[in-house]
Amino acid sequence: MAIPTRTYLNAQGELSPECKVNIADEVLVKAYQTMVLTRRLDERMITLQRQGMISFALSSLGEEACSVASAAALSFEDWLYPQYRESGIIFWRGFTPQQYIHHMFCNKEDLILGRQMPNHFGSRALNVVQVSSPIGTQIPHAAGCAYAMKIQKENTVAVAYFGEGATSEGDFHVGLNFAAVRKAPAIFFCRNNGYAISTPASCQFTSDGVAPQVIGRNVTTYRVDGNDFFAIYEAVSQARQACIEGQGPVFIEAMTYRLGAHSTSDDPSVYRQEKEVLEKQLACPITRLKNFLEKKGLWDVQQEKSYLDSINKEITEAIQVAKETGRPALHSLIEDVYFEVPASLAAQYEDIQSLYHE
Ligand SMILES: Cc1ncc(C[n+]2csc(CCOP(=O)(O)OP(=O)(O)O)c2C)c(N)n1
Ligand SMILES: [Mg+2]
Repeated sequence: MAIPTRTYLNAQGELSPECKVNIADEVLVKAYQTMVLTRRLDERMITLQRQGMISFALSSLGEEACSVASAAALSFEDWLYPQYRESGIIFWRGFTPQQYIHHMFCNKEDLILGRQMPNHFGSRALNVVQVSSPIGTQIPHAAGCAYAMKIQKENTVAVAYFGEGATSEGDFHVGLNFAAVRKAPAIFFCRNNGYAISTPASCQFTSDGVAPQVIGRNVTTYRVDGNDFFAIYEAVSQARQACIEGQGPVFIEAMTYRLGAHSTSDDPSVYRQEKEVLEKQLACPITRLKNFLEKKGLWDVQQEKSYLDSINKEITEAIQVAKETGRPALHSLIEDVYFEVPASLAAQYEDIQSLYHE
């Protein structure tokens, strides 16, 4: 079964008349800026990792439209359950570069006090649930959250973000099916970027992507060009509307490409050809949106320069602050899970005290 892909915005920034969504100019400009910020932060964090300043980093290079366009089409009351390559959603919701960089340093201003790896962002205030390392675990969580929203008659949706690799986990099928039979207002947003670390999608499934597997479950399914801001925005808006109207969950497969390495622990040159990457670079989602904005007179070279200057300065200053910020208190290691610290953890805390210097 071959599934068509919705695409509206071409490389020159021309929008097809088939696009049915109207997006305010301010939203488009803010979205463009958020995509540029996401890319710039990723680049700077990878450099910091190479300098030994932080332990780990990964980027959403080439996939920024998936996170930012989807977040822009949702309401701030909706709950988001990201994987790890969706930092654009939290920037869209107002997470500052300083908050993010503290998290990347895992220091005492990190909202989760360094208890997670870098790139495992989250914010209770912004309804963005903390990223979990085990792949796919956020999918049933989002399905359950959506069902709770339905029971409580809230006009909101829960969104699970994940890669195509995550669909090989049982959690994907469990979460999707639960939401389907309960008609829960959940959006399942799958970024099909072609790879799960070194495993190409062709080794995950024999179907034409993930979409045909979902159609078999009688779940509304859209496939979009994952580098096209407008196609993603339209699909997520329609999905949200269907969820709010009680039609049940919607699955969206965004076809994109992971241009960078999986993470700073990966070397993609051992499993894919440079030629393939160079071809995919041509579909850059940021350039496409920028070309559109320039044609409409909403953005120009001068605005680009001053925006880049301002975010570079903000990031540089935030890195300096994060460097000067101390580690989390040692005692935080055993806090916030149990109401009373169990004796076993208290004993470990005693052991570790002599080894740690704040
Ligand atoms: C349950 C589980 N198995 C394996 C891993 C190791 N792992 C981390 S990321 C990843 C690839 C996930 O690929 P995909 O879902 O396509 O997301 P992408 O990295 O392409 O954005 C794997 C296998 C893990 N974190 N959790
Ligand atoms: Mg992938």
